[in-house]
Amino acid sequence: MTQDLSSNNSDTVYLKDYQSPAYAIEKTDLDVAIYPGESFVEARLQLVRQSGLVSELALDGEQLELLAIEINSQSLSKDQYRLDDGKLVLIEPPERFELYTKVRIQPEQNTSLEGLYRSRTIYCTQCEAEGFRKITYYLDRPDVMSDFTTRISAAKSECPILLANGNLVEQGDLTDGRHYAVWHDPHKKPCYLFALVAGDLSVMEDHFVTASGRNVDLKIYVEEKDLDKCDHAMASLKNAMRWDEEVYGREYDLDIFMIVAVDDFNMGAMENKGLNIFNTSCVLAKPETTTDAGFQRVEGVVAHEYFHNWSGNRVTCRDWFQLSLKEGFTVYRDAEFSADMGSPTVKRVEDVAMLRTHQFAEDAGPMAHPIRPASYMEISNFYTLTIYEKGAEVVRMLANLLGPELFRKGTDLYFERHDGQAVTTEDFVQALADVSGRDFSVFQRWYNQAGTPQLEVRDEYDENTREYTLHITQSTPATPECADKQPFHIPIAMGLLGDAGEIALKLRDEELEDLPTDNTHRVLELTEQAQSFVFTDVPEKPVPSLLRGFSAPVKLKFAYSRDDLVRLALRDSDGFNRYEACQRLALGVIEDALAADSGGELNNFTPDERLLAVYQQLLQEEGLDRAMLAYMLLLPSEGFIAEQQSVIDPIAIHRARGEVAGYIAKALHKPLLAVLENYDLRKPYKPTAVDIAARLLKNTALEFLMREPDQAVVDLCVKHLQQANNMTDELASLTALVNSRSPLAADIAPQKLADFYAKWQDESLVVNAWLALQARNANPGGVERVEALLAHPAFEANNPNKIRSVVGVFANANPVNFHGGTDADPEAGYRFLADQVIALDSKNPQIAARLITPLTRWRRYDKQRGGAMRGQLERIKHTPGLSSDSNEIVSKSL
Ligand code: B3K
Ligand code: ZN
Repeated sequence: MTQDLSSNNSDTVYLKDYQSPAYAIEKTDLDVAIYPGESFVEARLQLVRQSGLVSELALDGEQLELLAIEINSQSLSKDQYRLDDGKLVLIEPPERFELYTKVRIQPEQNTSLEGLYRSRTIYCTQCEAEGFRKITYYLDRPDVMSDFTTRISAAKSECPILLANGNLVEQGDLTDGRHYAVWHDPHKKPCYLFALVAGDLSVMEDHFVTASGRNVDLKIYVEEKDLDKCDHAMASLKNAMRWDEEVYGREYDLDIFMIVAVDDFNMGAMENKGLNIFNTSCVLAKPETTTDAGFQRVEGVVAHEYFHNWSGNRVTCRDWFQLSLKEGFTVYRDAEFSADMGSPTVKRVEDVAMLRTHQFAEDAGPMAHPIRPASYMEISNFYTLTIYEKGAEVVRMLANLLGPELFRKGTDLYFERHDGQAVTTEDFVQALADVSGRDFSVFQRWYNQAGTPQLEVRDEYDENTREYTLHITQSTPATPECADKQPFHIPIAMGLLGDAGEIALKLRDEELEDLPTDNTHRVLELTEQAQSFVFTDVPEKPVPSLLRGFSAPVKLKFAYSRDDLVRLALRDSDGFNRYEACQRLALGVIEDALAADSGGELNNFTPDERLLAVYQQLLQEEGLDRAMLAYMLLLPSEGFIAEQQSVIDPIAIHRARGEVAGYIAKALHKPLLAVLENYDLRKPYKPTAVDIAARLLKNTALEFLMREPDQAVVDLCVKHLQQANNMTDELASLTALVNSRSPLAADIAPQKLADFYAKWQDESLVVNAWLALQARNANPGGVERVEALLAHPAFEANNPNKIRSVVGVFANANPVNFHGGTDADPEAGYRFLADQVIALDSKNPQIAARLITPLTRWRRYDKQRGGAMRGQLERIKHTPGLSSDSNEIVSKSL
């Protein structure tokens, strides 16, 4: 039973309505002339009809001023075309023709950051998904692939650098101090991969020799002041190029690969063919200004965009419903790359924590959609955690079901079969089915059904027969597109832990000779609503280690006792499940605190000491990865805890988690302090997995200790702040100081914040972190603090990074303040967010629409809170001229 809530809305686009394009555009010749305040775009398109007679052909175009139009060099009369609401309609176009148009656009006025716009001094483009239509009239859809030539001209003094996709074929001077460059891209591509850049940029150059011996010039273009922050991006790029050759057999296919960094960018980066454009936050890195997380983000995003050259560019999407074809696959690829560059288990833990906190929330909310949606109103709203992260989980499951060799065969076949084509997610799965002979018909449901499946597992042990049975059922809650879900194909990686360790596994139907070499690990495949798996010769009742490595994006219910969890936390051979056991144990203890909370007082609450005992043992365990130790000690985030509750009380969650953390800090004072004291503050910074882990552990210990610090701890924190030789330690110390509830810290925090700003005010990305850490501050007075930040000279009202750092962080990562917990006016946080959305909506609808997310979750809260959140959604909805972006989010969540 399938329903679409918005099926009456004519603005909705449906997958079922897909039709292949009536015309192909064989060649696209662009001439972009940039002048102060206005630019002129002349386009010559070679169009060829693909099917029978076409009486009208509609080209997309938005915010364009049409100055001239010709077909085959003849100007068109008024009865040969018309301009219709965002379209240029050609009446009875010939079978094969050249369309010439000249339009005027205003990049300087373009605050949507889509199409051609100006970021500080740099002209740049962002065309995915539908931004090319803001540059010229075109068939702006990914299944129209064309051969692009781009001529750019501009004043030489303002824009000495002129870049576009492909290879530079010509350049020269013009009159009046202007110059030009012509670029040709030999690979056909959809227009969403078009890019051009013009501005005063400095370049860091290097080169890469491909596996087949070709030389590729690598160039990273940045503002001159940032040239010292490109080394890490360049190293990451080269690592990614090599990795894609080795792991996927994919070589780069042009002689030049360029990255340009701009400050004003709606997301992280964009994979335009041969000319990636990046948010500065995802390219620039140096130890003094960039945290470990920042270094890792640069590595991950540089790789992600590079990997798109094959998964996205060479093989692209037929339509935007297929977005996860390129995004899910590419996120999977970049995650595996990062895992190989650092620690696989740590990377997995980080990704799963994010998925379970944020994607699961999306999947349970009003915007829930399958990774291949059936409809949308505004495609920009579908660049979601579901498409990206759940999409990657689905590819991961396929990869694990096939195993590395078959999966590689399958991706080879996919790339070979579809090179130069625009395809669907079915084509991807089909290639994997073809090489393996596997039946993925049930698996396909992951693409078409939204929602997070829940597994309920029950076990049974029979001492007489020595049989151990797992009874597994699955169910998936209703989501807007579908109420009755069919069962998913769910791989459950598992093992059994006995008293003395892992137990050798044999399923009842398995022949001895079929047993895998690693006999303590199995992948059970659940394809029906309920199934049972019987293990034989099991010597004792074991503790099952289920969903190892988080083998499927599901919620798992099993009645683990706390003693079971202790066993798993200390002894499971699967690193992820050791972490998972700690999280379950900690969550249980925090939920005990929640249950003991009556009106803000925790009566007679003493945390289960087994949690402490586990932490103590972990702190002493030889050889345990320091990052894993840090994550195992870290209590589940407030957002994650909230996800587990039927009705969310963010204030009580904050209190309960804080209580447990304070208790741990006290009880483990000595070993935590030892972690801090053993840390070498002078060690030169390196972003290696081992060093990152050491910093993570030290800063986790610091955060605990600063909950209720004595003067000695505060002094130590200040020492770390002052002597840090890298931004990770500097920022962590400042954060611990600012977040501490102790008066000892509160007395000095304002001065330290001011000092930090004075020191870093010229480093925009550091200023973002400074804004974010204050927006995240959970101490009372959050709304006033963020209001003050908006008025601070460091804030830039049109810059997405600044908006995210203040408004986004406050609404998403400071639940206790956002939900009014410490404020006299309990609705102030919601009103603040709605005000910001309304102010931004007409300028940058994509960013405005994204900010709304926390309010859309209103159904998860009690009547009063939920009602107040809903009230603000109504207010946004009634804003005159509300964008279609914001309108989609608001109307679907009310
Ligand atoms: N493909 C781009 C995202 C474009 C978002 C458009 N609103 C970046 C990426 O996923 O690599
Ligand atoms: Zn991507």
